[in-house]
Amino acid sequence: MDLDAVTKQSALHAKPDGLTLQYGTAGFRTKAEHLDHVMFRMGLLAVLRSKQTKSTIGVMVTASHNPEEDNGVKLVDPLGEMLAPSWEDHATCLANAEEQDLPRVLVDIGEKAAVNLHQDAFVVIGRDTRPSSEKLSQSVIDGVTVLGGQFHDYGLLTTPQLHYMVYCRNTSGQYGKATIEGYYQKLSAAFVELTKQASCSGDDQRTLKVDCANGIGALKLREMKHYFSQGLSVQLFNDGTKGKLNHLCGADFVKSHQKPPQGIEMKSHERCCSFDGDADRIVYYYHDADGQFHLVDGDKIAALISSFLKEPLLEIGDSLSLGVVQTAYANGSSTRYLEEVMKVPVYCTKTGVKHLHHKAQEFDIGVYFEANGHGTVLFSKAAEMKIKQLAKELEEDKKRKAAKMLENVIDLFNQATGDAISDMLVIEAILALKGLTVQQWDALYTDLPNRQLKVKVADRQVISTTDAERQAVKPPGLQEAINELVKKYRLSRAFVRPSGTEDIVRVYAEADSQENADSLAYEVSLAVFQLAGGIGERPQPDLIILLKQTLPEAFFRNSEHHQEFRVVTMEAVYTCTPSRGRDARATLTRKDVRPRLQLFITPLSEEASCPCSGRCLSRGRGSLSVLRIGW
Ligand code: NG1
Ligand code: ZN
Repeated sequence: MDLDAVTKQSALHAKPDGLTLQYGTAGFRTKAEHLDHVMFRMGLLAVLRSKQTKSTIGVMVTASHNPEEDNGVKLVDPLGEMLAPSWEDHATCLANAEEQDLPRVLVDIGEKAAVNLHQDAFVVIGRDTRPSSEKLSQSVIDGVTVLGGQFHDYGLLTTPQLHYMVYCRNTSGQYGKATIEGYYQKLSAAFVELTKQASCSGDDQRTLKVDCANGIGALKLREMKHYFSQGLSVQLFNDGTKGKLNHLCGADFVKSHQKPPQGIEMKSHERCCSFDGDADRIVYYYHDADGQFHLVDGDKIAALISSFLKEPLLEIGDSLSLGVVQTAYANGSSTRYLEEVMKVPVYCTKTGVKHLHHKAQEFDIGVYFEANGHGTVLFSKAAEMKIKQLAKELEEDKKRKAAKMLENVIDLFNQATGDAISDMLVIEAILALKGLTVQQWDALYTDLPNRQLKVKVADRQVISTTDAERQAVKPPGLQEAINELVKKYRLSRAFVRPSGTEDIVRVYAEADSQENADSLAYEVSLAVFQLAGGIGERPQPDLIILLKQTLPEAFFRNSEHHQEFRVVTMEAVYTCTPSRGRDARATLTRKDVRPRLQLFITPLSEEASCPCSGRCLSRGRGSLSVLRIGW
């Protein structure tokens, strides 16, 4: 290693004083302006890792679903998987080393990890569409070259595409061709082959609206859609031509707000989906006839896929093991459905795909999904060989067809990591083959009402957990407090854990009704605030206002743009969205709402800015009255 050259180059990518960062659930993530030195150093680390593994290593520049101003970086290991845990520690040490210590820390890592410095190194780099990403990926390249590593810069790629490239390169092309064209061809061919057997259903069935979060997914899906257009037509929204990345759109927004993204027109029963900012997550959703929004999340994706896979597996008669891996965030109903109805074994791991991926590798066929829509299906080498052999050898037509179908499913899944594009094609193929509508899929089971909250604490590491993060062992008394609170509600469950990507503690609660889930989540947040060193404002309970809607049908028919109402309190104005035929619910979280509250509820359409200048009101004026106000 030419340490003098490293020192010289590093001065051009100097670390800001006093900044410490941690390699978290998905690498480093923070404001883009703080990341230049981290990028350079991850270039250095990728070279060492490549030398040690004698393989190509990937570096992806993205902050996934975080705001556009953020960025991040993670390393991809030889088989397209996440970086090994011992190297995460090396990454944290290297990123936090003071300028003068950098050469020593590099040498240290080299020694500890027994890196043969004479070995060649090769690194591949990809980046998302953030304005900061291009410059930051150049800093990665600077790090790679100063240590004498070779590299290939793929430029703009989705995160799972970079994982795919790494996997292809390290298996001498056996997994596929390590080009963007190779990726498109492999997935599309499998999709087209798979859907050939689907009985032709109406046009409607084969059209899908995709919210691309204004991110890289839009670019790549636009390039790819021609490859599979005979099987599926996709309509892109939030394609990055106007809006900001992840702003009011994308899978994370839809999942956490449980509402549609902005910028997409949804007619009732239309199948829609959202990618996140780097296209490694996907969630589906639709509006029913009452205009009610329904989310079909990662748990339901796992349920659909596992029930689909069971049939051909049974048909080929080989006893390949199938297991589903979830995290503590999986909805309780999904776990019950999988275990009791589908009779598939379900396992729970810590949050973060690397944990799920690892566990899924223990099965012949491991289905893993996080509730937020990140996941894939892994087939063991033995299972893949068996299926391929059966597809050739089986005499009976039905059995051979089942094996062939599984063979195409293997090719359609990105085996390296969760991939929104690949998962979308798998889901679309299953729905087509089974002749299922999105509502029928959604009806597999009913989600338990749930709520996620965030609590700010001085040091989130004071919380440590066990049992796949479902129990807090520290600080003392916290788990006991949670247990007592959980006992107060029916069908309830709650847990807390420090986030690996944000400086907060996450609270999750589930119960028999939305009110109870909200209230349990609030009470647990308060316990965290009190027992784990909360800072800033104390958690506030939500003010829930149930509104009785007496609006005539005509109102909804005539005025799509009036489906929001203002709730005016003394201190603030909120909007709520009622839905046809149902009571509306406005959840107010502003701290300044006090018990002595005055409420005025007016349709937004009374505003001068109403797009139809209030004409619709004369046609369909209605009223709202408060049913219940409660904490
Ligand atoms: P943290 O911030 O550690 O909860 C979040 C997601 C993870 C995973 C990572 C990486 C939740 C509750 N957590 O991690 O599932 O996707 O981001 O992107 O959704
Ligand atoms: Zn992502």
